[in-house]
Amino acid sequence: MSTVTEIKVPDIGDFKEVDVIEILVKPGDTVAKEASLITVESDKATMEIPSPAAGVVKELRVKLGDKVAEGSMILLLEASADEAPVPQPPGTAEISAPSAAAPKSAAPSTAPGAASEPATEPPAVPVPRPAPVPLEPVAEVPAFKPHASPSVRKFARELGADLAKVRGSGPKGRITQEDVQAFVKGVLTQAPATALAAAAPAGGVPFNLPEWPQVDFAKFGPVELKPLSRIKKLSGANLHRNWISIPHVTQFDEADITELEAFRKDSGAASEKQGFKLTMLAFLIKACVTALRQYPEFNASLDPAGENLVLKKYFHIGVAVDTPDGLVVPVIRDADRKGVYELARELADVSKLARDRKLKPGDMQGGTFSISSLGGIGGTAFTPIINAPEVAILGVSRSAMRPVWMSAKGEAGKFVPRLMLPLSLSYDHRVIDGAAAARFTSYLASVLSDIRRSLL
Ligand code: CAO
Repeated sequence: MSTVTEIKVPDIGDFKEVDVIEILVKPGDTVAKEASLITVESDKATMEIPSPAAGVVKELRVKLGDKVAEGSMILLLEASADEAPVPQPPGTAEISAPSAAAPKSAAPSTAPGAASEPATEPPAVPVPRPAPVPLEPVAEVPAFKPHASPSVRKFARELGADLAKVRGSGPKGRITQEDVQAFVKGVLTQAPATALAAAAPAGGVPFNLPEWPQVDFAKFGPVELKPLSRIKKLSGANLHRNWISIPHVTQFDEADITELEAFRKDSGAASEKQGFKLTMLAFLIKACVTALRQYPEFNASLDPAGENLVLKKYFHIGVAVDTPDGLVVPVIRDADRKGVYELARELADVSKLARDRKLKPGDMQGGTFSISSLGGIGGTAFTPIINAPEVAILGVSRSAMRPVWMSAKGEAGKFVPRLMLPLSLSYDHRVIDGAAAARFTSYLASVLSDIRRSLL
């Protein structure tokens, strides 16, 4: 006689209902005792349900995605003839089928209650209840731990695959057996260098990053979902690319703009009459052009092969504009050929177009250098991200009156209140050396402290 047993989900601790995320056997499979049958997952853990006995899978009673609880039927198992009858976890039903081969007394019971059963009864299925498990924390996993079930981990171990390098395609980024197979296949079919490049971002250096933490924020308090604007999605992708593919360094400096600010205020009335402000940014554009002429490698781009610097003989300055939908960078063309009034007017126009969402794609192309001014808002310094394929960007923070130790002019040897403008120049270190960047910002500061230099 062979014994067909209903294998049910055993006690799974505190979890009321769990998802079936993997089915590890199919009808006809011969399974050993303790072999994993299915993997289930709660919001906190994954666990594999082992077979309480050896046998052959007759029929599956679960499918992927099912929700199961203690006592839910998993499958029908026909116990092997030489197998001790299967243990009966509470709630496990046994189905017996006649079999000439199965001696009635074949399996002595070891279950606590089995001794009281009459000897003529079909064999009980009497072994200690299988412990469901390896528990694998999921939601609270440290960020470094790849998310995969124990059987997938075992599979990866057998193949020598490092799960940290495998991209999970399952729900919540879980790594499936197919993901491991695809990863191994990829490594085997590619030349080592190509395999490395496939895993690498622009620039060719592979990142071996831990999985992004999967957190159910609503567990900790109320939340609201706000979709990113189209601009944020586009600019976010570009910023990310630039951030990871350009080796950024930021050089900080400050410019004494005491005289320039006085000059700006004196000259502002004329522009106000025409309906626009003569802003500090217009002077900054002018001063940057002067510095870019002096240091042409800042007004350049690397060619695609990364072998030549393309020095540009024109000066199109991108200006970061904050809009309700996100950041845009319209370009002021031929800034070298424009005076500060014209630059100020154009700045006012493009800022308005940007905020009214009326910029055209062409208005944001062809820039050779960018300026990001947060001076109207606040802050003392920041590290702007280079607007590729440019090689440098100037960040400008809020000017403030500071006591400055004078070493020249008539006030040498005294602290004097001066209006100081913080500058933060991020540059592509593949193209620009630190010394060049320090020279550039010093020169720019000197131009701003005496704007007459921009005439020279
Ligand atoms: N220090 C002190 N005050 C400054 C200043 C500075 N560096 N720069 C501007 N201000 C003052 C202006 O004089 C103006 O004062 P009043 O209202 O008294 O005249 C006020 O701040 C507001 O200036 P503004 O922002 O309207 O004008 P702007 O020419 O300085 O800047 C623009 C124009 C379009 C660049 C700006 O509006 C903007 O969008 N800035 C944000 C850019 C941004 O988001 N960059 C971040 C990119 S990286 O994520």
